[in-house]
Amino acid sequence: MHFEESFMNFILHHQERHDRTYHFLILMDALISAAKHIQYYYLTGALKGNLGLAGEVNVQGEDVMRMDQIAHEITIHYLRSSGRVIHAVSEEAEEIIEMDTKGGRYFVYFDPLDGSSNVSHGLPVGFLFGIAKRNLDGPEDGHLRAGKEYRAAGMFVIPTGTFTIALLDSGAWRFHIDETMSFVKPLRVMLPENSKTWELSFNEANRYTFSKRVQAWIAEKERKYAFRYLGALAGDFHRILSNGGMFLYPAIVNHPKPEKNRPHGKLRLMYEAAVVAFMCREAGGDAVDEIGTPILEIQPENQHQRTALYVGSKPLVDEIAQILQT
Ligand code: AHM
Ligand code: MG
Repeated sequence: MHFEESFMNFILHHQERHDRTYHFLILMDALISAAKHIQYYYLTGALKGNLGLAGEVNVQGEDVMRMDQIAHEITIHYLRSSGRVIHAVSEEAEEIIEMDTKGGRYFVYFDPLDGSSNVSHGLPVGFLFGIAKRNLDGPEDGHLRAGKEYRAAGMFVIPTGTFTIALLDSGAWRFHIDETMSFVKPLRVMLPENSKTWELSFNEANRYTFSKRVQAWIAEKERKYAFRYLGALAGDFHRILSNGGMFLYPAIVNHPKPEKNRPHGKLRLMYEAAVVAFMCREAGGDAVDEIGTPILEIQPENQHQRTALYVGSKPLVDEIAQILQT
């Protein structure tokens, strides 16, 4: 018989090797439990009629809750019971969520179900999270942390069953869900240097709304790289981590209806862009915003602030950063 190493075994050894406390393990256990719960709910959701829109009724005659709200509540439950979280920030809650303000050690930023346009089709969505640590020695500190202060960041692709996590200075690692619902088989993820497999991932319907220089850059690349777009950041970024290339969600500045412009982009800094930027850095890549500032350097002023995002293989990110900075 053949057995694969589980994520829990991997992370226990990681903590032991680095002489770390058990607190992070308890937090990880909470996140894994939440992901499995969401995974199960999502997998069975289509049959039970739970992937519909709020306001609909499922096969049991109950009102359907929005799937992203369910995922939010599941995650809050597990994070709160871990007793290790001081404050959480969720895409699904306007305010910060206070948890264990005395004993909590970590800030957790998460989007429990990203890629909502895929939900009613049962297609892949993501559960993204970033973790920063409370300043244990100094005065009480705030939750608005730049990505460079994250200790770990990760994403589950649901219901595909893959989990990728990056640990500060220890690389990005991918796991697959097995028949016992354990995430197993650690695989170090590094962006490939050979550009043969590189891809560009962006919403092509928006192409002519990007700035002229971004449009020109895309036009220059289009014969060289395949375009791929699922519409859920975790799935799209998963491909980029394996194949290399770049995921981009640029600022929308040339929309024919100016009120539809999004000069700050669409994605959220703290629980979308910084999460993938952190993972990308640990996999040898990089990420910048619309003016070429590294995503991990941006100091958030608001937990829900948006940013444009260019994330992927370093040579491509360096190239676009140079264009954006001028
Ligand atoms: P959501 O948080 O409303 O689900 O939106 C975030 C998603 C990302 O996962 C994805 O990369 C992008 O928004 C897709 O947006 P669009 O439909 O404009 O291409
Ligand atoms: Mg989202």
